[in-house]
Amino acid sequence: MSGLFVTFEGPEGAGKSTNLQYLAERLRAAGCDPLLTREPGGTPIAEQIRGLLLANHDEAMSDDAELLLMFAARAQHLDQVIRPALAEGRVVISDRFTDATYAYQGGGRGIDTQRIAALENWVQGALRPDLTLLFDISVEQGLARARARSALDRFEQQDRAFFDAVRSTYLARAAAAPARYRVIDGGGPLESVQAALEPAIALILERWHA
Ligand code: Z5A
Repeated sequence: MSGLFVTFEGPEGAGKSTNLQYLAERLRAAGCDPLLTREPGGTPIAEQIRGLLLANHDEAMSDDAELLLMFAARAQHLDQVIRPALAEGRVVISDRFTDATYAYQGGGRGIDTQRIAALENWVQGALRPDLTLLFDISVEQGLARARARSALDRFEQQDRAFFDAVRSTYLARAAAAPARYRVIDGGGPLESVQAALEPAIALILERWHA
């Protein structure tokens, strides 16, 4: 693979989507045309799976069904979008990827990490993000932003312990592999968040030119 795979991660309302658009504009201004995508989703089939995952249902979804649907969507996304774009040498930026599975299904739902790792290896082979921007924000602030924006989806209705576990899992993963992650404080004003992105923008452009 000759492209660059960048992922945006973080709890609800941390500013991933907002800053992904900003980063893309900055890359385009420098002559780089990134492919922007998201998970769960990114292809018509994977977006249908996303609909199932985020909707509120009368029937409870089992934790294993949720985990397997995440990886089913990911397998489709990798096959149809991510791998072909990387093979063309493109910068691919995904709003969430497998770190979210470790954080939400592992930390939040309590699924054993080894089971997630087995699915990761099966579906992705050796493919891992080259760079992950982790937008960190307190649970209260993130949920307040999510509530102010729209009706809460199935994940956003979980309890406080769930969101604490999501956040701490993300931070632990970043601490364990600092070469891949850049942790960005998503709780401040937008201008300061964008200023904190400058080193990552420079790094992406440097690797893209290489
Ligand atoms: N999920 C999972 O469980 N397992 C997996 O493997 C994967 C996903 C891949 C997908 O939701 C859900 O799927 C997600 C995890 C789960 N759980 N939930 N919910 P999503 O990724 O589509 O949605 P989200 O995480 O909830 O994203 P979000 O709430 O849209 O957050 P965001 O993208 O980080 O934030 P934003 O949209 O950029 O900003 C939120 C609001 O805050 C918006 O009104 C902004 O204008 C505002 N904002 C942003 N930055 C600022 C600053 N700095 N100051 C003030 N206001 C701001």
